[in-house]
Amino acid sequence: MTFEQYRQEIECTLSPYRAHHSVCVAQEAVRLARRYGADVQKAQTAGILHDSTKELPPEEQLQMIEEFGIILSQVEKRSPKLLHAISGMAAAQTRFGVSDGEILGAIRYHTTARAGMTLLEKVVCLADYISADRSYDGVEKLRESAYRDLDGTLIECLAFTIGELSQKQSLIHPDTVEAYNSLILSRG
Ligand code: DGI
Ligand code: FE
Ligand code: FE
Repeated sequence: MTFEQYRQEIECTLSPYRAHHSVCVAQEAVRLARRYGADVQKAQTAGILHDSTKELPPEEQLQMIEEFGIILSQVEKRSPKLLHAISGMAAAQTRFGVSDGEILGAIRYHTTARAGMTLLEKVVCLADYISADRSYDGVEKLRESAYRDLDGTLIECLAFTIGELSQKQSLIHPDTVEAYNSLILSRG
């Protein structure tokens, strides 16, 4: 499928708000990929498809994940917001015909991130934080630093998410903590 076909499909299945977000993340991922030398086309595909299952009921997502053969951890079972990244990867493969492991990884880890992320995974994760449709406090500064310091900006984003989750006493996925630690360790 071409990008235009993905986009049309996303616009038919997601709410206008989330379809717009998906297009914005694809655009931001393309820009970041150009800046850092990641595969531009893979970034665009992962960006447009990253939230494709976000509006499906959790039960439907759980079924897709099971059919895909993925066993969920305790934390994943208890964090409905994390399901769409995993079911999104399954949908990318089964519904959109994506077979590229790098694209599938970028979708799977776009929410939690993980230790030792590939460049493409970093690009898509960060694009989701700073896409043009985002308007939270501090996003302007992150947009600017994202093009100077990829890892440093990801650390800031993950620190923000970990802070918010712990503030609410929500579960924090170990991949998120490990992503944060691994980026700090690699920074030296
Ligand atoms: O799908 P989006 O809204 O575009 O963004 P996303 O996929 O980054 O999801 C963000 C939501 O996921 C946000 O409400 C915080 C939550 N989240 C991110 N990391 C974790 C998490 N929730 C839990 N419980 N644990 C995490 O590690
Ligand atoms: Fe998401
Ligand atoms: Fe998103």
